[in-house]
Amino acid sequence: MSAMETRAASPVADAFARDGFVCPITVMSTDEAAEYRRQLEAAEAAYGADKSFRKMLRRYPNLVLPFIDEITRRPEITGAVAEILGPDLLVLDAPFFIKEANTTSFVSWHQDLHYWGLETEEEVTAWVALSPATAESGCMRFVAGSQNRQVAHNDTHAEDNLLTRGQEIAVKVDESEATEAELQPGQMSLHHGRVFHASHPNRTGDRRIGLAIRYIPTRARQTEGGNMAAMLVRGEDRFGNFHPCHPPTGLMTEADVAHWTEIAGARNKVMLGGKED
Ligand SMILES: O=C(O)CCC(=O)C(=O)O
Repeated sequence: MSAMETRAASPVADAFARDGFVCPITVMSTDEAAEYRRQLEAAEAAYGADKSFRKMLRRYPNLVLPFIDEITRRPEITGAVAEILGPDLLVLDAPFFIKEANTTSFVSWHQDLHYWGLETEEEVTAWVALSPATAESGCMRFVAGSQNRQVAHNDTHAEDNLLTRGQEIAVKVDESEATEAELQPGQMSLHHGRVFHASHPNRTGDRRIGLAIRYIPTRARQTEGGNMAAMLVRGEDRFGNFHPCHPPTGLMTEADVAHWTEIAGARNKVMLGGKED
């Protein structure tokens, strides 16, 4: 029995163990969420013309943008995750999933852990909304209880799919079983790395902005792709199974961008089989 199963002694952990997701959980005020969104959009205005900056939003933005590192350490978020994974937490990645207003971008049904090369299933994603995530704007949809199965996936490389390989579950998902995980800015959902999830396009006039923070306990181990890097954000690391990442020293500093290049390159090898995204 895994630690994730034995720790189910809180409402959050109980719901997570039963359904594979929990939502909505309020983790900051709407004003704080609006301030993080302002900082994101200021960074996009300053650096967005650069293709590598756009990649940084999709992989480890917490290494180069201090306000993202700050979000990943917020006690309202890490405290809820700790109820499931225990007190010592690493962030493995923290990609943004942004759907622009009235666009066709979508996310196909998938299980996260399929491609990550982790030995463990002890992984929790905290998906933090910085704008409204509603059925109309393409919020995440989950199939409760599906985390107990592991199914095959196909790489579709579909153009509008926000996933790196357009990966899609190879079995038919019954759409009527899906729960819409609607969130207001400042709320989050937590989801298990094996729960079936997907999202429709954004049919509203505002951007749908979510930060998907991937938490693992420090005892987790990588079995594929060598020793990955991860950021300690809560407690202590008594295992040293992942190379420690350094918190950013400023906004997009030269040293932090070099650190990002090294770490993101190693992770791309695992996620994309060495190909660039
Ligand atoms: O943002 C979305 O719609 C999908 C996010 C997702 O697949 C994930 O966080 O694992």
